[in-house]
Amino acid sequence: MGNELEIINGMKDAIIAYDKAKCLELAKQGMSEGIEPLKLINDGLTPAIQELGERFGRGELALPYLMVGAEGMQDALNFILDSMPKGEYKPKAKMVLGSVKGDIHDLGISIVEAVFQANGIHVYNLGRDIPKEKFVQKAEEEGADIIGTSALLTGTMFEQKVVIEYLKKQGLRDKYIYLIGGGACPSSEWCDEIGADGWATDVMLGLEAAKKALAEKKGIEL
Ligand code: B12
Repeated sequence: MGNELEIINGMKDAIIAYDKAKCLELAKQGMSEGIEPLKLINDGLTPAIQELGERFGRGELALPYLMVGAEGMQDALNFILDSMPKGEYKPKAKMVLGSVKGDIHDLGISIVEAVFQANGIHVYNLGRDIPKEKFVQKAEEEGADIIGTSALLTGTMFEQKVVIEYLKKQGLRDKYIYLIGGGACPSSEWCDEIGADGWATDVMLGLEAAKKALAEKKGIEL
């Protein structure tokens, strides 16, 4: 198997067949053949986990199977992200990122971390299930420009509002750009309602939102 499409489709099929080893092997092959890392992630891994998520949502798939699929994605993702060339330039901005309190989905934020870093934004990835105080404390400690929160559950989405309200209460709202993301929930309506500076359900849209806000609010051009 050698061509790009076969490798990408093979990765997708492997996740859907819960074949973690096969997916990782194909990710390694894809990287060694010079396929663009984001292509492997966006066209191979993400649609596969979305497919499993839809089956889970329709009640056709039990949670343990979804977890095996997610582990397969995580293994391949870690390999791809670790093998991505690291930028040689100095970052022009800093961001604190994490999944909100109560939310343990963290595949998306790993991708955001890697892509933002490759584009000149240093990311402090706090991980998952992060309380409001921790986002703000880290941002203050590191002198961050952006705070980014991720939520994938209808039940945790509200925490994105809790974080921005906490910033306001601390008198820090204007100090930071506040971005929200995560596949299942955020929208422009939610972004407007809570007063965030940008939203994204895809990493490249997120990067555009970050660039725009950095230029407008901080005078930083990436
Ligand atoms: C994988 C997965 C899991 C894995 C998570 C593994 C992990 N380490 O992350 C496991 C199996 C553990 C899991 C658990 C659960 N899950 Co789940 N899960 C998913 C699934 C299939 C994919 C999520 C994902 O990783 N997508 C791929 C990544 C790359 O996409 P992403 O997160 O959206 O990130 C991208 C963008 O949104 C953006 N982005 C993300 N964050 C941010 C932040 C910023 C600032 C910016 C700018 C951009 C940005 O960039 C990323 C890259 O492009 C979704 C279905 C779906 N289609 O989303 C369900 C889904 C989110 N899960 C769901 C549920 C219900 C659960 C559970 C409650 C199940 C249960 N009964 O226990 C638990 C939740 C526990 C908890 N407290 O969080 C539901 C949520 C329904 C709802 N609306 O509330 C979904 C929608 C499935 C469904 N159809 O029912 N899940």
